[in-house]
Amino acid sequence: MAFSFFMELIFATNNPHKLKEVGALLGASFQLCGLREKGITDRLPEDRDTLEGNAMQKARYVYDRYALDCFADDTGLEVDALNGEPGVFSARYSRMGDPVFPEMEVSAGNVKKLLIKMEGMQNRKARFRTVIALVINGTEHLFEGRVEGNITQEPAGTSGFGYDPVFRPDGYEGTFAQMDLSMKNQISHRAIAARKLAEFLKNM
Ligand code: ITT
Repeated sequence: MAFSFFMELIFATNNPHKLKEVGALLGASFQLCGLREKGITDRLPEDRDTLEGNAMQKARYVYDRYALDCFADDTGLEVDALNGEPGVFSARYSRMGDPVFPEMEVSAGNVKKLLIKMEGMQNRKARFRTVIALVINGTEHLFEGRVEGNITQEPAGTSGFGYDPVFRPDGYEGTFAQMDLSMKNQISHRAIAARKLAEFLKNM
């Protein structure tokens, strides 16, 4: 007799794009649930200085406060010519030090600041790195995914979110924002980390 595997899983995020991407990836074995669906409206803490630290801080916060097995993702865009910036500061890049774009929506401001900082730079190599932290039965696990690429001169495309309009993965003509969700989900940093998470859970 075949046994089917089914599990409810909490994704500790307030970002609906992330929820959609990972939900599409994990498939029918997992019922993925965001914080809002659980009635949790807290702003999650993320003040550590690494992606690993932030991802675990978010997952731990939900586990400790609400006694829910869960996972969280922290993602950074690492640009070689900027010594790895914005990296762990990717979410608040345009608000840091010199809040030059206070009137803009944060993601648009982040992209604008990045392009201005990179004006005239030839080396545009960058990578997206995602760390997923899982806390299950009180134990902690980390899964990483990364994708190499280049920062474009101009934004292109309207899909996705965040820095997607200026990131062109190696081997592709267009940016992540010029791909549909299923294409991004075949190759992205988050997809690689989420597949490792799914594999781990299925083998538990
Ligand atoms: P949660 O912490 O609630 O999960 P967040 O949007 O704050 O959501 P992060 O701290 O991981 O998530 O995001 C860091 C920044 O990187 C933020 O500006 C995102 O818009 C951006 N980002 C994350 N994943 C991305 C992706 O797949 N494509 C483009 N930009 C992304």
